[in-house]
Amino acid sequence: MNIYNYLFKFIIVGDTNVGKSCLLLQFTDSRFRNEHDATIGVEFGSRNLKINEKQIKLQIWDTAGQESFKSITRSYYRGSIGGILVFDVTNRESFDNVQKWHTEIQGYACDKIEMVIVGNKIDLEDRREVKTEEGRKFAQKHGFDYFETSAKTGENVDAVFESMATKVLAKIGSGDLDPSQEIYGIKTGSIGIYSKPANPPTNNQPSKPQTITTNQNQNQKSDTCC
Ligand SMILES: Nc1nc2c(ncn2[C@@H]2O[C@H](COP(=O)(O)OP(=O)(O)OP(=O)(O)O)[C@@H](O)[C@H]2O)c(=O)[nH]1
Ligand SMILES: [Mg+2]
Repeated sequence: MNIYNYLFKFIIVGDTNVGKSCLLLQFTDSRFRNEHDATIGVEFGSRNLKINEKQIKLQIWDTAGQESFKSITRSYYRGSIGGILVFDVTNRESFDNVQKWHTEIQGYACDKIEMVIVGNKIDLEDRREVKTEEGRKFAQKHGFDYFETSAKTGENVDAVFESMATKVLAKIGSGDLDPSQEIYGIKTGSIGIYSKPANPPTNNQPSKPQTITTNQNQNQKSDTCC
């Protein structure tokens, strides 16, 4: 059912093991998983939010950080309006590689994509290798917001998704983004177009992430190509 004002498609990228799937799980399901169950290709989760009186459905694609899945994950960049670039604050190499992920997105995504940099695993402060200031400087240099999160405790996780959704919504409001252009990773729902539904969805209701098979990847690719 498309009972929302807008649907936004976001994508999460970053090195393997930085906590991308855990961030999604915490956001959609308020849960944490201790094991590194490496993502195969792309997984998917969604959650409804209410922002500035608008019902927003976030459809989030969680990509595999492993190099071998690059060709699959790239096909998801194009239809996304939000890119979440994640590194692990206890792993300097994953921070050094954020530049590489940024270049990837720039090369394959639509030019309207909003991006945010996320330093994850801040609950492991004693093992920190990347200072907050370094992350902030990198983000500032590119004009992005910077967040530090813990997918384990849930600290700041909602703020990442909410802030990006707020920015996208503001761009629609100012006319910078045309919501009728599905190629940008935005869809207009039935609210505001047709009559108001009798039973609107409960706010912030999570739905569990699911794994997407290769066939579904192909469908997604043709759906969202720009
Ligand atoms: N302490 C702590 N551990 C975390 C946090 N986030 C993730 N982890 C752990 O880090 C490991 C990797 O997490 P995943 O979410 O599977 O990593 P990923 O980035 O999705 O990895 P790929 O799917 O291989 O790209 C797991 O053992 C998690 O339990 C965090 O905020 N704090
Ligand atoms: Mg994963």
